[in-house]
Amino acid sequence: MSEVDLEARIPNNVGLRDNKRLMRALETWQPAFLDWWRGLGPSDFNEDLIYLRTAVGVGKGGWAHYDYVKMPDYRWGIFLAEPSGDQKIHFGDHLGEPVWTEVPGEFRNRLRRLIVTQGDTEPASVEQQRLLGKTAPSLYDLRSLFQVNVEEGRHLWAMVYLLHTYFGKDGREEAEAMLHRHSGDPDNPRILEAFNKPIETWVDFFCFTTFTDRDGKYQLAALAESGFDPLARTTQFMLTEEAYHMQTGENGVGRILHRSAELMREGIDPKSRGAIPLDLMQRYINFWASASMDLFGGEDSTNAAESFAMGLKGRYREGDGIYKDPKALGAEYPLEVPAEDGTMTKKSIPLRRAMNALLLDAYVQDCTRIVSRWNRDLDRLGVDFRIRLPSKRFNRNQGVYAGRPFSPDGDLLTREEWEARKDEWLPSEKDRDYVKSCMKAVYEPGKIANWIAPPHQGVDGKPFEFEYVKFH
Ligand code: BYC
Ligand code: FE
Ligand code: FE
Repeated sequence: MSEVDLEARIPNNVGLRDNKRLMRALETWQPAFLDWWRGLGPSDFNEDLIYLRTAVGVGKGGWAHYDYVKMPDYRWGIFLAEPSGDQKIHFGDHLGEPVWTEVPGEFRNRLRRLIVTQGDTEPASVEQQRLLGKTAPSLYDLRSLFQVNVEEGRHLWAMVYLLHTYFGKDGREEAEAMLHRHSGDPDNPRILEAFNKPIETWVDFFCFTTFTDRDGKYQLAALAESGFDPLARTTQFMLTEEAYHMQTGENGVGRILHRSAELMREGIDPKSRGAIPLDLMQRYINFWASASMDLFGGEDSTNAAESFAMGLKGRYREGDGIYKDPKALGAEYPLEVPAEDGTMTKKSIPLRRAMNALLLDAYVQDCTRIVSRWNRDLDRLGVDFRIRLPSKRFNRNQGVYAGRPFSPDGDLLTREEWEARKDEWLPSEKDRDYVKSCMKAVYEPGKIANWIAPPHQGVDGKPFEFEYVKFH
């Protein structure tokens, strides 16, 4: 592919045309990306026309460009948000120094690791979701899935841009490796645990986009504070797309709950109509919320302390000046941890080591808000059931609560109690089989599956009945 072609195919505001080195790196990487997309993306739908939004610029409305496209022809662009503020590092040991526009040598490894970890999640999620198109509840939802998929693809491009531009040969190798690790591959899995879990059904998908994409929001927001300016500005722009992913999740779960509650209001058991019982939804929510909390890493983390000290990863909204001390020194974070004897003990850790815990707290607050919105709708429909966000201690595999048996309310249990009750709290094989049995594709414009309510509005001002996908 000639350089001119590539420049035209990749909308960007990073001066791609004049950056010969980046252009050369992308000439090798782009075909490998397309091979990966055709092999491990939503490959059954590569020839269909999807009504998609493409980011073509960072200005107002620059990312709201809609048209029918075949997914392999999607124009994955490279964008940095406009520089903002005074261009000074605003937290950590380098407080007040000018932001970095090149990688500071002594932080190179840690920075590369953060970028690779972030980048790895993006194609992972596309792999996890690759078969969902076969069972979409409506054309509207099918389009949403593909919108999320192509944008996660673009998020991979964003991290690859940083690796190619700022990390030389090992950056190029890391970029390639992100196409070689695969979700759930026993020999070469994705880096973070949640990205190796299967997303088998649309119930998983909507829970994932609610809870796991929301981890994405908080991690990106923390990186958007970075003293490494290209990372800060890339992740700022990614956040504009993330909002749609989380909305897809929140609305999707909300529409499932709504449908079941409507049936219950008429005295009908949701299961008798192939809809999803509310207690079953709660178990899926417990599963994906706890898996997503693990993505924050350990509550007590020297990695997180170093990333903060170095000015690479800040607190949520650090730049808004909402924290007392931008150096986070001389303060403590209280933790309650399980002791061997089955009691809980209080412990205090230096604030810098609690950066993951603080970010998780902000996330939990946000999730709590989403859950109460779902519950307001259940209340309006006159149904008594309420969804609950599980405790931070429940079903954890990372951090201070990892591997210990806690109830969704956060009570420490014995192993026997956990074994006896875990099927009340997490989806069982039977639950999963039932949900799978409900998933049947509905591809007729304006029609929708029986287990989910239609959305309140369509996309880009179009009605729900719009032909969001045209099959070839
Ligand atoms: N799974 O010090 P610790 C998104 C490892 S989602 C497996 O406690 P740290 C998206 C850790 O690597 C956002 N391993 O935690 C959403 C470390 O290993 P080493 C993705 C884990 O390092 C939906 C050891 O345990 N972005 O964008 O401070 C669709 C001790 O770690 C896990 C980022 O994650 C885990 N869950 O924090 C598409 C941002 N947790 O070093 C996309 C970049 C921890 O001992 N990543 N470990 O070998 C980070 O900031 C950090 O790597 C983490 C972990 C917050 C993930
Ligand atoms: Fe993403
Ligand atoms: Fe996302």
